[in-house]
Amino acid sequence: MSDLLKGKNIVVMGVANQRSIAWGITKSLHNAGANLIFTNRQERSYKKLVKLLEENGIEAKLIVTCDVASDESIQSAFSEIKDKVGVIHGLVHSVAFANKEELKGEYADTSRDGFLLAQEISAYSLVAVTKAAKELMTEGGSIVTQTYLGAERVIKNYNVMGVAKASLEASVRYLAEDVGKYGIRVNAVSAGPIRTLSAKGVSGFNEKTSVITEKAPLRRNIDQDQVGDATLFFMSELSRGITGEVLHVDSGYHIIG
Ligand code: NDP
Ligand code: N5H
Repeated sequence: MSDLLKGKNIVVMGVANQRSIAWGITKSLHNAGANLIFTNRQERSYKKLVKLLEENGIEAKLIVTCDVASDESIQSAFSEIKDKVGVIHGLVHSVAFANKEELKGEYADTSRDGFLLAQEISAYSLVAVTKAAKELMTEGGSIVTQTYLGAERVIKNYNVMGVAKASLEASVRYLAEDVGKYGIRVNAVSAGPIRTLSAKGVSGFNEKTSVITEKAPLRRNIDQDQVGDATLFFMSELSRGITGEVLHVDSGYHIIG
């Protein structure tokens, strides 16, 4: 337990279950003394979250519904946060979606609707929530999103999601410029493969983790807690000079040719 985030109000979006990256982040932020506000889309995630919080002795300041596909839902979530919490200091965006059928085969087969859906949920959502959150970040703040190496390189099966993550990473840079003048920083963590609900059942996940143990400098896969601690760094004053950055938490895999 440290006091790095004592008294800071931080919104965490994207806990679906105990395997979620956002849950690893929750534990790190809680251990650093943050007050946490959560948003979920599905009722199922809400129930899992309530149970996890109880089991871990973590008290949420607030839990609100937010479907990032809807401007009304985003607006009502952040207006409830404003009414019940007031000022916020951080936002964790850990949300993505693409049609499963488009996460295999050829990228060239991506449908118009599938392309737009991946962009909307996985990239535009950061723009929309940054706009809503910045109104509540009157004391400055930090926004952190989650990305993957498939934004930078062609990685088999990642396809439409790779293009959405490229858009997300570019958004991190443009948003960082916009909100820097208000003392708000925007960064991304690029995590190595982690077995989560989203990763479940997608083609070729297992081979991605075995390549890491073979080729990454550290010869091991990463976990949610390591992403949690990197996100804690971005949330805290330790990273006060950093914005618009993409930090790889991937056992060094991205440096290998
Ligand atoms: P999870 O399945 O645990 O989390 C995905 C979350 O996205 C869920 O909580 C889901 O909420 C949420 N979500 C999907 N659509 C919407 C929507 N319309 N509105 C609001 N929330 C939505 O998987 P991960 O923890 O793996 O994923 C979190 C982030 O990490 C994603 O951005 C992913 O791309 C990224 N990432 C994951 C890696 C991995 O290997 N797992 C590697 C690198 C990056 P609900 O369940 O309520 O629908
Ligand atoms: C190269 C790979 C493996 C292949 C690609 C995987 C891409 C996964 C990302 C998206 C977010 C997965 C996704 O949208 C799954 C949905 O179609 C179906 N799942 C669901 O609806 C569940 C129930 C809910 C909770 O999921 C969501 N998202 O709402 C990449 C991997 C090595 C790394 C990886 C898994 C990256 C990543 O971005 O998640």
